[in-house]
Amino acid sequence: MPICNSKSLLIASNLRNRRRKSKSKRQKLLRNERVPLIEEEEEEEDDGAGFKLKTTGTAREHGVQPLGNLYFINRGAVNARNTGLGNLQILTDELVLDILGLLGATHLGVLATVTKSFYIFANHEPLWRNLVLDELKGEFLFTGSWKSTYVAACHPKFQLSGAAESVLKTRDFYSDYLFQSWLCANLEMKPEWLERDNVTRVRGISVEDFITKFEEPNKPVLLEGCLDDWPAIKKWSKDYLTKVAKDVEFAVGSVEMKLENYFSYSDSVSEERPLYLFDPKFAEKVPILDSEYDVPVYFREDLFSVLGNERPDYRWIIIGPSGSGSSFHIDPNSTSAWNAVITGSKKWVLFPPDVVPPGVHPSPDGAEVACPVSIIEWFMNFYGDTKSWKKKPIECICKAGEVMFVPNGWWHLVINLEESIAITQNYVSRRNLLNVLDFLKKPNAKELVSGTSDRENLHDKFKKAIEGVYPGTIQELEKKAEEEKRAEEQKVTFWDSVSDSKAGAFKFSF
Ligand SMILES: O=C(O)CCC(=O)C(=O)O
Repeated sequence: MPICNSKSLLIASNLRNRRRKSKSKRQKLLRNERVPLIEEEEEEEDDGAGFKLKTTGTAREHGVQPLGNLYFINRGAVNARNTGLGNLQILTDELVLDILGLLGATHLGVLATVTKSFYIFANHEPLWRNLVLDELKGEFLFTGSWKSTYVAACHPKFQLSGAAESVLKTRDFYSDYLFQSWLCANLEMKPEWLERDNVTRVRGISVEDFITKFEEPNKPVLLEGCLDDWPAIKKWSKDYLTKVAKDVEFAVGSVEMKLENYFSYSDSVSEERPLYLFDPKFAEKVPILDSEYDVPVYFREDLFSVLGNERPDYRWIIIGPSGSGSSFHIDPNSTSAWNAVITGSKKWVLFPPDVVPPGVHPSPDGAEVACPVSIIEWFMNFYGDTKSWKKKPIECICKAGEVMFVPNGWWHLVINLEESIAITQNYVSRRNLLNVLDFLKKPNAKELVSGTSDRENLHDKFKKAIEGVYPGTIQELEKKAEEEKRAEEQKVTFWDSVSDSKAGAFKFSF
């Protein structure tokens, strides 16, 4: 998950690796000239390259321009990035930022006064976001930028806010990395990224049909009309949640935040990877929320429940502003999932288990995945690749009141198109029990299994509990799987018998 959320099976490799990967793609992009060249002082919303900027976006960060402008528009200009870095200019932008990331706020502030170049690097918002999250955890009130938030909380006498904050603009600083970081934070989703809608939608389908048409063949489906009875659909809003969960803290990335503080952040933020609220204990923390939703009939078989309190995390409330979401991942422990949108809407892109999405690089053991820095960057740099692919991804927009079924093993990416509140649950039914047991038994289960502290023993505990509560079930399923395998092999034998494989042609005998 983005920033892979804790639910993710595939843990994102560290930020630096992800940046590295995305950087090479960013450079490739520039060679292809798909990153827009920006005329100085141009303040239009649509830059002519089909990119539309959010109306609520932040002003172009200190006037940073893409390198292409230096080569094609302001030819002959001197790049203040380099002159201002002195001997450090040979370092990549990521490396400069990584080094600055080792500094505390005071040194960062001092460094910003050294040259224009250091001013821009030392004001890079993600550096200040890390300082806030490291030092203040979730105890902050967002004041419009991460730097002003830090200063307001830690040095209130400084009065760094509004017009006084970071208003210096340079005319001659060129950096693809910093430009793209700003662009990704301020870009609207392009209409062509939202157009494809090829998911199967069903309404009022029976449980038996759901199982035979979607769960058994492991195919995604969008279920309409099955949340109509949820009180949550009528009641849940920012105000309502803030009221019923007044002093409760929810998991937001690596920190815990009260909803009031989270919403004051999410209402005003415009950044590349907005913080996403993703809490697995919401129902225990606020029992009234538990009583206001119900598992849709299709997903009532929940075999992990045999583990009682020892079951891995399985349900989450998800809240985030427009632009937040989950980057490509496969769900934990080989489970399937459903995701119900209560308010807002989500764009989904799903690839079947045998197709790794473009721009995504899982490690050979599947324990880690390197992916672009942000979801919007994936759309900018990789979405177009799928146009020519034979196996197109399944895509759709899931709106309030609708539920997405995510079969096990499918890669998926989700971006909120507006501020959204959702519930998701992961589950094991008979259809994927063997598959989950196989997954839990893998030799690197310690790295792969998630949502529980006792990863290595989960397989044995789960198997034993299933044998206790549903005796004979595992053997029955194994027998059925064996029969299906044999039937599959026989199909091949039949075709072998009627085709002449050497000649590559069919052979019929009458
Ligand atoms: O951001 C979302 O709503 C999607 C969450 C997701 O992909 C997941 O729970 O596996």
